[in-house]
Amino acid sequence: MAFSDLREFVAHLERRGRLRRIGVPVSRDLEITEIVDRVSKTRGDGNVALLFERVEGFDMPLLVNAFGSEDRMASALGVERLDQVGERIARLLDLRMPGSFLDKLKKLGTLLDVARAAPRHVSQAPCQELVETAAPSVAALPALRCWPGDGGRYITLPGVFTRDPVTGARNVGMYRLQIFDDRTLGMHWQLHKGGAEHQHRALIGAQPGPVSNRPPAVQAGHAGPAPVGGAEHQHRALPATTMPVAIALGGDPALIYAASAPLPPGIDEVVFAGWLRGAGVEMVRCRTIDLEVPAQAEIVLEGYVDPAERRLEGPFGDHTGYYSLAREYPVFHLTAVTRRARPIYPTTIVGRPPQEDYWLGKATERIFLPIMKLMLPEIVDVNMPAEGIFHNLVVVSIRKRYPGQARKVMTALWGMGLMMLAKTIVVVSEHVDVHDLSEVAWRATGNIDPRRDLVILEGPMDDLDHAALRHRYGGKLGIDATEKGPMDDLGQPWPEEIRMTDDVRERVTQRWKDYGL
Ligand SMILES: Cc1cc2nc3c(=O)[nH]c(=O)nc-3n(C[C@H](O)[C@H](O)[C@H](O)COP(=O)(O)O)c2cc1C
Ligand SMILES: [Mn+2]
Repeated sequence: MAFSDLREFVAHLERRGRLRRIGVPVSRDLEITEIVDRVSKTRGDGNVALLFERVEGFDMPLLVNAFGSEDRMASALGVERLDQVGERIARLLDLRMPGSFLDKLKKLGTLLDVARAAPRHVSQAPCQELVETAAPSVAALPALRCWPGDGGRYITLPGVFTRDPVTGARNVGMYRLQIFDDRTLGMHWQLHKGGAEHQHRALIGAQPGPVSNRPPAVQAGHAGPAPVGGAEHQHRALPATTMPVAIALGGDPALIYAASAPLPPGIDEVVFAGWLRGAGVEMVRCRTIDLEVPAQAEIVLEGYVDPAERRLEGPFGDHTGYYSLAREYPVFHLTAVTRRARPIYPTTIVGRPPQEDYWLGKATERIFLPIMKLMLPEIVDVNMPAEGIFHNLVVVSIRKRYPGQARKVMTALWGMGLMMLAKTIVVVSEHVDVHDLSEVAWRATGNIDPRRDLVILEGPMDDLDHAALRHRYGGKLGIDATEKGPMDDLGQPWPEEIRMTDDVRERVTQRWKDYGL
């Protein structure tokens, strides 16, 4: 089942007993964090989405932890299990394979899926029920102060919409925003991400010199067709080099997820979300900038980033479990707030894992597994455990056939999109359950000789890695924990793993009651 907006998802979770409403007044400063931290770390039925109906000082309800479990994450994407989305991707990738007429007919359905995924353009939108352009302000949003050492209040679950100033291609990323004042926010898009790439292109396009013969579209603030609407909706004259940026809060849950997905550059998150939900996302033109936003969003912040401007952002209690340091990041200037008359404010808390973002990452792991397998057919399974906060630890199992294959897989992964940021990659043999961390620890220590099986090299590191040699650059560790054999030039025979014979296991199972155990 696909949801058309956030409130349909809220209603769905509530019907299934997966959401609680909190009716007592609660402070947005730290108190909500402590509640959510406890709930999101609860195993089983106690881990529910929370709708805070009375955030002190606000009349906007606040939704948090909506994606914070496997079943809620799956239902956000309209499936029972996250692997079902991966299976759909695998079918799509399989299209070019030969097959019978009947096979192809079935595959046609998959192709049609793609046609249905295209965004639809609308002119009337719930996210523009109210339009504030005269004195836009984020003061009405119950943005949280998450942790005691935070540098301020943050918007934590946004979809940040930008356009490539050269090609016009759209990107949507989930990048937190620090509220500096009512119309100035810190834009924490990290250097490796799509928004930062667009900013870079806007910056070089704006500079004189060899690149100055770029098409006029580099003047992002003025690019594209004129906006719809009356005089009050006209573009404000943005500085010529600025890039328009729109921030959507809410919208259908598949689109919220898509903002967090590391899609290859050039793949539009809005089309991807449409494919996930089986129906194109409705998009509407912004009122003060030349961008489109999801019509079903709860709240939209329109504005711009001057690609040359920087300001100290942070510290922020981050998903590493540590505060990320205050550093220079771009600045978002607000030109309009558009919203529903009675919006829900969606947010999330990050901190020491596991928390809600673990499940957004788990969806990515499951959805992208078939793509990894397409590039590296020896891959059997992948696990990015909560303890590894995505980029610190990747466990991958492979079918090993030739010497050096584990190293080949590690280096290939380090060259694949945002996998470049992975700090530790552990490679195990195909029969190892990568999701069983106890088994992984057993194999990864028992099956290695550190002199032979560790790979250490240097490369790009996640912005948030606090232990790297220096910011954004550091060492990486590969552990080849596959079973070794003659092909590995082992200096001694590899022993056999202990296993009981099948007949004895069967007999004991049959007789289990007789033992009185
Ligand atoms: C809750 C949450 C918060 C995130 N915050 C940030 C952030 O502040 N900055 C950032 O660069 N990436 C952040 N990410 C990761 C990006 O959303 C992710 O890398 C995504 O691929 C970015 O989109 P892009 O690949 O189009 O750049 C966050 C992810 C989640 C789930
Ligand atoms: Mn992207």
